[in-house]
Amino acid sequence: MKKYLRISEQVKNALEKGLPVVALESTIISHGMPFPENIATAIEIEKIIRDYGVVPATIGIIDGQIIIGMNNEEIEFLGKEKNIQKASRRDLPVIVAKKLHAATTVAATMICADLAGIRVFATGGIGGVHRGAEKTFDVSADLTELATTNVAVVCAGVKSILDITLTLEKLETLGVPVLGYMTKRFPSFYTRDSGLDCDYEMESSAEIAAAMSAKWNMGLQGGLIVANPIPEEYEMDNDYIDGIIEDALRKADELNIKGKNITPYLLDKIKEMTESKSLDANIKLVFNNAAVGAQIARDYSKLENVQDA
Ligand code: PSU
Ligand code: MN
Repeated sequence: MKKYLRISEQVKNALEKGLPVVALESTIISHGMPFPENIATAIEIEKIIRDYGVVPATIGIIDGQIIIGMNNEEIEFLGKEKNIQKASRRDLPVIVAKKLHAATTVAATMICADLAGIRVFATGGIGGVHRGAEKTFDVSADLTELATTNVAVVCAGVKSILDITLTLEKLETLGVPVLGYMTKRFPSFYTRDSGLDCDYEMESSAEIAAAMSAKWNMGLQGGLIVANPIPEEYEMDNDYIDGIIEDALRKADELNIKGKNITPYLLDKIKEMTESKSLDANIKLVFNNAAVGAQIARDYSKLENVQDA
């Protein structure tokens, strides 16, 4: 599989020296946010990570080549072009074979990060168990990826477009620790509290790095979720956003939107109905996750290097 990867010089150099790297996904660029905010956000996220002395590695696929550490031109391409596929685990082989362009989901980004040896990944929200999954069977491949691939994913929880209770149950079954970053409450993306608990409250990035180390040194396969709530000043009103999400779900149902198109459709609809307030919140929480991801990557690389010595 390594032959399908192109790792940027900067990322390669950092990995060889054991310096901290944070992986970033591209579905958020191509399908999660509108142009041009998508590109500006993706570039700013990288800057935030660099400000911590950490190397960002945005991951995506151009002409069937998996790129670990896209440059700004490549990020712009994925943010502007119309014919960008959304690649999860099942899509990777075909996209590579057909030499297509694709943005990677959380699942696909985890796979690529793992292949490159990157252990920390920051994003906005992960996929999960959709509402009505007992009928549609719509459960994101992100969850099964978290069960098997050794990457810690920093996110702001999951949106209530999903069934949050079932998502957490599924993660428990799959053996994925859900760690609240300085909170016990599991966040729901636009708001800080879903009404449900994380498995554990973690007091610092160093404590999270220690849990990553312990998990993988014990040979326990799979990822960890670091749930980092949106900063208080950017949080949306719970009843307001819940009402909008209900309306958007009804619209999607009327239009019979399904499968991989449902999340992008809902994000766009929610943005329209909130007059972009949801997008502002989305951008702010991703910045916050980038900062926490960078600190975890720093602590994790310190820990690993000490253990090696
Ligand atoms: N949640 C968001 N924004 C996103 C996604 C989720 O707030 O862009 C994307 C992520 O890439 C995630 C994917 O991995 O949607 C999940 O898609 P699906 O449910 O089709 O697996
Ligand atoms: Mn799905």
